[in-house]
Formats: sequence, C-alpha cells, structure tokens
Amino acid sequence: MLKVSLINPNFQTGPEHLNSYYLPYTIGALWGYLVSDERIANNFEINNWIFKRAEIAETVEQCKGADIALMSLYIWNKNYCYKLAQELKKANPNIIIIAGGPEVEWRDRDYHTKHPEIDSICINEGEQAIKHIFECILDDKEIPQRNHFERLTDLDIASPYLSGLFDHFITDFPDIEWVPTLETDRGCPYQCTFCDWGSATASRMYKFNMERIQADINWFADNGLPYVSMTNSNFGIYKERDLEIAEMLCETNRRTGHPTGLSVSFAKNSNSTVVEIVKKLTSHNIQSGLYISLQSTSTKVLENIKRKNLKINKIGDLNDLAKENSMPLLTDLILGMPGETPQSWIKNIENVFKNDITNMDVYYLQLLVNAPMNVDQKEEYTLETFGAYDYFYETNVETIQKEIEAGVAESIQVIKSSNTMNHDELLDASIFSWFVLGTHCLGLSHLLAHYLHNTNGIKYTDFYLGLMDYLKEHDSNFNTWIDEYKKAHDTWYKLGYTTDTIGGIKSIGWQVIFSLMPILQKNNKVEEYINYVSDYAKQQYNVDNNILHDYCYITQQYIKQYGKYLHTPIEYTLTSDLIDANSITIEDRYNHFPETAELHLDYIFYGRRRSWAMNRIKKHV
Ligand code: B12
Ligand code: SF4
Repeated sequence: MLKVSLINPNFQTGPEHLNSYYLPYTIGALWGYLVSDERIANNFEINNWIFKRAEIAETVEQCKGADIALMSLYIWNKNYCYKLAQELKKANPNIIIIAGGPEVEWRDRDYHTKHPEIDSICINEGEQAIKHIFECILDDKEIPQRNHFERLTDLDIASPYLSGLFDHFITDFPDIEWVPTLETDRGCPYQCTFCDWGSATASRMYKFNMERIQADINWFADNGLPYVSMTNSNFGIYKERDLEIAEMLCETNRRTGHPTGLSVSFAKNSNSTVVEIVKKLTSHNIQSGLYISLQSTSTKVLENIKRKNLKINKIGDLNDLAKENSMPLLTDLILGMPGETPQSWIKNIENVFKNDITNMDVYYLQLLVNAPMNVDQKEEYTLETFGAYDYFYETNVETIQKEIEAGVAESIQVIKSSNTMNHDELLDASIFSWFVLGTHCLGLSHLLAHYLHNTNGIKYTDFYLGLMDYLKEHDSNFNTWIDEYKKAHDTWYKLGYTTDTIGGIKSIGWQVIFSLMPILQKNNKVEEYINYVSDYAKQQYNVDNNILHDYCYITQQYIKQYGKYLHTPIEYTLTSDLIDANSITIEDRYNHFPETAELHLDYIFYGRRRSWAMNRIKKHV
C-alpha cells in the first residue's frame, strides 16, 4: 500500500474565540473520487490530513511515512505549501508531490525550474488529472509534469462527507467549530476579469445530484455544524432546482436547528428567483438579506471588467423587489478597478445609498494570479499593486514577520493606483469609504441623511462630504485618526502589513476600512459624534429641532454599544416625522451580549453583514 498525505491547510476563520476551521473539502473530494476506483482503493491509503497552517516542522513530522503528497494550492496557503514541499523532499527525496488548485502558476513556463520540489501539477478541475497520475504510478509509467484534463460532465461522484472521510475530524477535534463546504454545481457562465473562477471553469455549468446535496446537508446538521459555505458562483441560476436546495436548507433548519448561517454568491441575472430564495432563507434566519455583489455602478468600469449586462446592475429594480418583499439589500464595492475615477467612486456610493442599501462592504481590488485582469489588463490600466500579507481574514500580525522570514507568509496583490486613480486619489477614496462605512452604514447618521435625502433631495454624498469637513474643523481627534489612517497605509505599502493603530484600534489590512465605528466605540465617542452630526445638520441644513431631538435619542439606542445593551426593548413615541411612524420599538437584533468590550469590538467587524452592531427599529404607524 502506498501512503498519501492529503494537504489543504488554512488559517483559522471567523472570530478568534470560535476556533473555527474549514473542513479540508477540496482534497477530501479528490480523495473520495480516487478511491471510488477499486484498483486505486486497493493500492493507496491515507497517511494523514493537514487542514491548518501549523509550524512546518510539525507538519513534516505528521507527513512522515508518506510516499505521495497531494497539495491544494490557494492564495491562502501557496507559500506554506511550497515550503512544506521543499521540507518533505529534504526528509524523503522519493516522495512524489502533486499540486493543484487555483493558485498554481501554470502559465509560467519556468514553473518546474522555480519549483523543483513539485513533481507534477494539475490545471483547473482535478478529478480526472489526479486519477490519471495515480494510474501512471500503478502502471509504473512516467508521471506527466503538467496535467490538464477535460472537466467532468457527470458530477455523480462520491461526497467526502458521505464516504465518512470527515467523521474523525468531528470526533478528534471537539473544540473546533468546523465549517463545511457545500457544492451543488460547478462552473460560472460569466468571465468577470478580476475573478479566478469564471475563466478557470470555462463557462459551462454542471450539477451535482439532489440526493447527494440533501445527504450532505443532513450530515452537516447531524454533526451540529452551524455555518455552511457554498461554492456556487450563481446560486439561483437554476430556478426550480436552487429553490429546492434552499428549501432543503430551511427544512433541515426547522428539523434540527442547523444550519444557522450560510455564505453563498447569488445569481447575477435572475433577480426574482434570488429574491424568492433569500425570502426563504431570511425567514429561517439563515441569511440576513439579499447580498448583491455590485462591485461598481460605473458603466465604463462594468464594461472593462465584463460585468455590464448583468441584471443586478439594475439596482432600482432590485430595490423595488426587495421592498415588496420587506428584505434588506446588502452589497459590496471594489475600490480601484480599471476605469474607476475619484468621481465615479463617489457616484457608486451615492447610487448604493439612494437605493436604500445601508449594509455595504468595501474591498480593495486584488489581482489573482490566473485572473484575466492579471493576465491581460494589468498593463493596459497601469494597475499598480503591492503584496499585502494581511488581506486574509485571520492573519496574525504578531507572527507575520516570523512567517515572512520562514518563507511561509502568504500575500495578495492589492491595488495601490491605476491610470484613472493615482495613489493619493485612491487613498482619499478609501478614507471617504471608511467614513461612510462607519457613519452611514453602521447607523450613526443614516436616519438623518435619509430624512434629508427624502424630504429635501440632499445627496447622501454631499451630506457626508460636508460632515467630514465639519468634523475636521470641530474635532481634533478626527484629524488625528485620518493622519493615523494615512500612516497605517504607508506602513502597509512598505511592510505589506499594518502595525499602526488608528484611534487606539489595531486592525489588520482588510479591517482598516471598517474601523471607524470600533474607533468611536472604543473611545466612547458615539454620543459626542451624534451631537456633532446633529449640530452639523442644524448649521448646514437648518433641520428642525424636533427632528434632531428624535434623531439623537433614537440613534443613541440604535447603535449597539458595549455596556448599554438593550436587554429589554425600548418604546419611543416620535415628536417629528424623522421616520414614517408614530412610535417605534428598539430592540437587540440577536439578543447577543458579549462579555468583554474586546469581543464586542470584534463582532462589529465580523457581524457587519448581519447588521449585528445595529439594534432593530420596529415601526408602529
Ligand atoms: C469556499 C471559498 C472560500 C472560503 C474558504 C474556503 C476554504 N476551504 O478554505 C472563504 C469564504 C473563507 C473564502 C475566502 C477567500 N477567498 Co475564496 N473561494 C471559495 C470558493 C467559493 C470555493 C472553493 C472550493 O472549495 N471549491 C470546491 C473545490 C472542490 O473546487 P476547486 O477549489 O476549484 O478545486 C478544484 C481544482 O482547483 C483542483 N484542485 C484543487 N486542489 C487540488 C489539489 C490537487 C493535488 C489536485 C490534483 C487538484 C486540485 O481540483 C478541485 C476539484 O476539481 C472559491 C470559488 C470557487 N467556486 O472555486 C473561492 C476562491 C477559492 N476564493 C478566492 C479568494 C481570492 C478568497 C479570498 C482571498 C478573498 C478575500 N480577499 O477576501 C478570501 C481569503 C481566504 C482566507 N483564508 O482568508 C479565489 C482564490 C483565487 C486563488 N488564486 O487562490 C477563488 C477562486 C474565488 C475567485 N473569485 O477567484 N473563500
Ligand atoms: S465574479 Fe462571480 S459571476 Fe463573475 S466570473 Fe467570478 S464567479 Fe462568475
């Protein structure tokens, strides 16, 4: 029997105290496929699994005795895997190391000179390629260095969950909250240029059978796994089928209480089906609203990134649909895309807010090695990037320097400037985004901004640009935070990770743009800032005192603050028409009250898509 190490290492995911890891699905799926062939099952066995980024020496020790190592390379583990491969080869020069996954730089013709430790690579989908390699080993034939096979058209293949491959993870690691991956189909019909997926799957979509999907969902629930990560590029693209899958998730939730959360990308061209699906999922609290990945609202940008004709770009229609179904809309924007200008960026934010989307994420553009934007558009748009080590959810800045020295730190190419946004303009756009994410999106000012927009036609972005100027004039802390924000970015570009604090808050790369509300809360500034907003509205727009009175009172309760939790709901009768209601009830959305201020601040970051940091306002007309 030949022994095989199955290597799919990842960072811990989510808030630290949950101790959450992804089950190593990809490598499990490949192994499941391999051993469904009798000859392979009779000649190979698992040596060990690697699911996390432990110290290399420890991992080498775990892989001792292996004849073959299969490595799944993603952006979050590539350098770790290369280093591990070198060390495994040192420990056992005869080991055969096979790599696959989206981060294999197969376009590089010098790949094998640069990575002599890797014996063979698989390009794109791996099942047929890996089976071919194992057959070569069995037949004593030379293993090809590069393996590029047709995709499977029939996905009636083994599920690693149902084959029992992951049972021991549940029993051996009771302290870990495992996150399972659910595959219901493969492929994507689009080719957005920033994405490393549509291009890799060459458009065609294939489906897994429904029995397998239901059985996988049952396995997750039976093992008490609360959160499911779906791999779909366009969930909802198959109307009846995807509605049925959503119903499976809901029915399982009713029966077992699981799952309670789900990450998934929805279809970009099937708005009404997606709304139906989300309606189901939100009614079971599995989703908090309809997440639409807008990325940009500029026609020019959408054309450049090949996303122009998607129905999700008609936000007005989506907003109407969402309203009819009383469903919040959520979105994300990507800063620094080809053709985006400082003006179009502000317009993006205006378009999002005027369509009543308050739950927004902003990410910097990232160039992925095999994405068309990296391959074909980088030069055309002069996309200048830097390697960021901390654009992963759980990078540990305390140990990053050590990881860099050891050659195992991972990095993502993050945008610094383009031919339509120079470096200072991009930083200004980032600061404005940080500002509206902390004020509008997390409840500090949106009731007032919304009121002024609806009654006086004041543009949201004018309101916020003016408010920023007002704060710069009235609060020296605000200027300090902006200076610190810029300094943190300088450090980021120089080191590839940030060590600076902003307003006393230490955030890693991806978090910095979301840090304003945590800063305000950590510095006990919420009440003071509500008063600033009120004074600004009075001075700039001559807003009536009753409106301001209601705004100040409601907002104080609306923002979830540590030590001021709403253990019981609050009733309030309005004195103005700030909100279209006579009275309201304000209550905690999840009745979740972290015990420490630190945990509370963590949840502001991690719970942002669930609006965790904003209490719920129920209107009574
Ligand atoms: C689930 C998922 C996640 C999960 C984590 C998944 C995990 N297990 O750890 C979450 C939501 C946390 C996540 C986060 C991110 N993700 Co993600 N994610 C996915 C997603 C949707 C599915 C991946 C998956 O499990 N697919 C199922 C497996 C079976 O398919 P596969 O990955 O294509 O693998 C096949 C082949 O590649 C090959 N193969 C893979 N490994 C091997 C190994 C061998 C030996 C062989 C022979 C073949 C082989 O065979 C497999 C089966 O055919 C993909 C998109 C997609 N659908 O592929 C993006 C994707 C992997 N993510 C991506 C990115 C960029 C990210 C982020 C960095 C984004 C960000 N900046 O926030 C973060 C960072 C993650 C972190 N650790 O901090 C990129 C990765 C690009 C890259 N070059 O690595 C992808 C491709 C999406 C994209 N838009 O381009 N992600
Ligand atoms: S971003 Fe989504 S829709 Fe676009 S190519 Fe990637 S997976 Fe497909």
